[in-house]
Amino acid sequence: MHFDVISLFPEMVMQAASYGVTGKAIEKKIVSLSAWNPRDYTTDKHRTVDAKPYGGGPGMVMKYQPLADAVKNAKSSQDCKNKKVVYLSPQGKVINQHLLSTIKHDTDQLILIAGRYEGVDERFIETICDEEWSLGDYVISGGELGALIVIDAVTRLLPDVLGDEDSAKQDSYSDGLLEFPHYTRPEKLDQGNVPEILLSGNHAKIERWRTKQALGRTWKKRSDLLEHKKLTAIEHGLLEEFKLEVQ
Ligand code: 9D3
Repeated sequence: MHFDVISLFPEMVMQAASYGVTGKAIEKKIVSLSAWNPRDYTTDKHRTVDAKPYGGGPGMVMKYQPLADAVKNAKSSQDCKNKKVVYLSPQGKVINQHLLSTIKHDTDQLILIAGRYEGVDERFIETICDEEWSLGDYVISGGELGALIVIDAVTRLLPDVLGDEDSAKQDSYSDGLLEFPHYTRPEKLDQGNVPEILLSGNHAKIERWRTKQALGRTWKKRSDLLEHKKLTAIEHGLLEEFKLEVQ
């Protein structure tokens, strides 16, 4: 998978992606990442990337041509069949795990447009972008963090990025439930003790307890996640048990 980010702050993107899981995936050449600065594709003396909006009003708008030329160069840098250009914007479709997981199947070059100022010239969106994605209904200052979120979330889904253990975990818990609670040493704190069952060594009982906790916390904290989820008879029973224990 190759990612390109079109951004006025290319160093911010390259820096942030160099850490942790994404950094390792780049080192291991499972993914590659390039950042392209529209300012490098300007032709005027002042290297102008933005201008005042026609019709007046506050703020500035990113000009079509530097963005279009940055995308053109990003596209021609890779010999890929399935390219997708995504504009990160407050007007986009709100991203979720399912949408991001489709990318891993249908795209081999993902070009992410990170805007700044009030946005980009509408003709760029209409003629060059395939999709428009939002992070949710709140306002941030530009698309770079959105691009980084997409890169991180998609990279985690690719083969050989996570260790065996984390991959297995991802498989069993990408089932739309919150995670069960985790504990580590020490066994006893003034703030509370580790639940007895986790110390029992009885793996079947531990598994059952964890599933019950996962269902219970999802019900308590994110009941919306259960609305469209079909529970098995066993899961339903575990959730009823949890509710009776009124935690
Ligand atoms: C006052 C009108 N604002 C639109 C809601 C202007 C405006 C605010 C912030 C225009 C652009 C931006 C920059 N935002 C992003 O680039 C952005 C974003 C966001 O603000 N919210 C959720 N997802 C995203 S993805 C990119």
